[in-house]
Amino acid sequence: MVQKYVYGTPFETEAVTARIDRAKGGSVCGEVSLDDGFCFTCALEDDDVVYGLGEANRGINKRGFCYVSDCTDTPHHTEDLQSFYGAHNFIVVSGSRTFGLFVDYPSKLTFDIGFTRMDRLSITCERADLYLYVIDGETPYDIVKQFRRMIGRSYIPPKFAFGFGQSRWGYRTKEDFREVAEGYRKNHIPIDMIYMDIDYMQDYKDFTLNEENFPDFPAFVREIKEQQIRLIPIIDAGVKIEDGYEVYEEGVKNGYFCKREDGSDFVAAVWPGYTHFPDVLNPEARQWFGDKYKLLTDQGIEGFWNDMNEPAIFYTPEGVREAAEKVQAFFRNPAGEVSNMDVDVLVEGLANNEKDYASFYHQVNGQRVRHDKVHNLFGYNMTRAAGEAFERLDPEKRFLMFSRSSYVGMHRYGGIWMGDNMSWWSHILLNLRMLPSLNMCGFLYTGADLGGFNADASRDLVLRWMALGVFTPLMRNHSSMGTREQECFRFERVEDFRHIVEVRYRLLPYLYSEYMKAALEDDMYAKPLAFVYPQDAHAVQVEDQLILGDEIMIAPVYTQNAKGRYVYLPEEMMFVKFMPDGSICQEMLPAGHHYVDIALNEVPLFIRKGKCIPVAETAEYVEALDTTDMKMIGYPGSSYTLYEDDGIHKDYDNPANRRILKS
Ligand code: MIG
Repeated sequence: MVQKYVYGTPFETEAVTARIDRAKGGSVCGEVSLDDGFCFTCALEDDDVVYGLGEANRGINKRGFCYVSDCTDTPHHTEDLQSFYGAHNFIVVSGSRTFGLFVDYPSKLTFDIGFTRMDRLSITCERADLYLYVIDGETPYDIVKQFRRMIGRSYIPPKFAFGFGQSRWGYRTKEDFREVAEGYRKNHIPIDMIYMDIDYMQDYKDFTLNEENFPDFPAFVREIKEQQIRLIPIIDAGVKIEDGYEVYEEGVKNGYFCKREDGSDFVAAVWPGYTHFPDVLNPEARQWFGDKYKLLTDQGIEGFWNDMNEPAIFYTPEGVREAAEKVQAFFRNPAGEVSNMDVDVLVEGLANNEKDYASFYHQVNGQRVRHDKVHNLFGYNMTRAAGEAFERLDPEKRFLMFSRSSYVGMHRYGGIWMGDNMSWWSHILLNLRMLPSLNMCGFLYTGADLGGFNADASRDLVLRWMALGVFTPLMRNHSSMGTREQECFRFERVEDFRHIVEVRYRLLPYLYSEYMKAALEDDMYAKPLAFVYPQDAHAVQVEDQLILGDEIMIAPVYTQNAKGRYVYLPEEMMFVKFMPDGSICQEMLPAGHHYVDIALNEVPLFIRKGKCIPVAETAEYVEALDTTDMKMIGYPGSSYTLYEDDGIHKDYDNPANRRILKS
């Protein structure tokens, strides 16, 4: 049961696709005050648990912190960080009263979840122009499913996107890409994708190729594809200002860029130097920008990742001018001494500055809308631009697409990756905890930069992180330039890496099947234990294990030098280990707490009581997987319904896609 409340004049974000009538009364489950912007408050009992918020910091249980929905390019994911790249304003309060809240508001919004006062939840924002949806249900899981039905079917990538991908900021020439392809193929480590970061472009111009390095790009795409590897280029939000650059000139001519108050095109510096932002909130401009992806699909490209779409700003001419004036004033002051702090404040203030976000405009259905009022919708609509264009290009074909910034609604057009994490052990755990929260908000195709983006990765960290990555729909190793190279083949004893990636491919028919069922049934792929074992008082406290699909539980190792870990089993389960020699160990474990040994080169999982899963022979790429005669592991006498399709088209509802396998 969903109640919709309207405050002021909300902006239509199109996050919700279901038709929901305005509530004729009923209660909002708390108090709403409109005295100073919008403020929702309600009491939290000691044992209440709060779920949701998608891409956010801290635990699966969000209690005890203050989170701010404000899409930000943020490279330091420390414990005190309040805003990430996405804005996912859905929470579920579970306890004495159980209800869900979705605040459809596209600007900065604060969720104080028992932080300022431990017994209080408050949601506040500056302007009372929003939709508040209140969802009643028996359990948090039930409320999540209702929410997911409201917001429409999650994005479904092509099957190759479930293979392993290698990425690194700094691959520049054909030779760089060939070296990676060869590093994997020669070492027989399975791989399906190599990502192209910004250096493939000519001067960071979207939809262009570096002329010197890629004179005949289609031939190069073919060359790599002959090795069964797809190239996945990045697209950045800002369009370089440069005479003669087609995208720039068309955008200017047609008024498709975001404008300043005086009507001139807004200028922001990002990688290409000065750029304009495509006005993706304007349907006409969105269509135009989306159609540009065809420049690359025509050359054989089948997938993309959208970056810098918060949108990130390094600085603006106005910002630099203001900073320069401050510096001059500073030096004019005879008493002034240059302190580090002052300099930091000046420089810090240039990037992603609120003033800049309040100084440009979108054109939405004849209305001019100031950017800061709809800030959280930019990445969403950039990705929507691509998604809608793919639909026009070939309505039957699936394209790979994921984005850095997002808002609820974007989950229909693409996935997300979790941004610039660090090669830190704590970020393995953060990766795990974001998965179910993101699933609650519709984002199923997701994963983190395995091995960590910034900082140098150790061999054991990459192995442990990849062993979690085996289970994330997006399994990509990515790192920043300037850090230690962390492709699997760079480390000693490559066979350990090969084994872990091989396990991903052996499990892929199962993982894909569970992903597809979750997407098609508005369900979750990765769930907190408490969603599956609501009667189990301990399950709700488990923050480092997840249920994946219907059959398995995962419990990765995320501490350095550990040779195993403690794990909690809400019921009897089959403990399964994929051993480096290719064999599979199975051991029945009773419900309760256990310590299990897990070596660096082993992949563990647990099969729930009475269930079984299929395991294929490994393959070096997705298309080579043989699913005709898979081994069933788990409980004898059980059965599993496998979903399988061609992975290319959209014939999802064909009954032939489902077949029953018996163990
Ligand atoms: O300012 O394209 O999160 O994955 O490698 C950095 C370079 C821009 C940020 C992305 C990261 C990517 C990097 N980008």
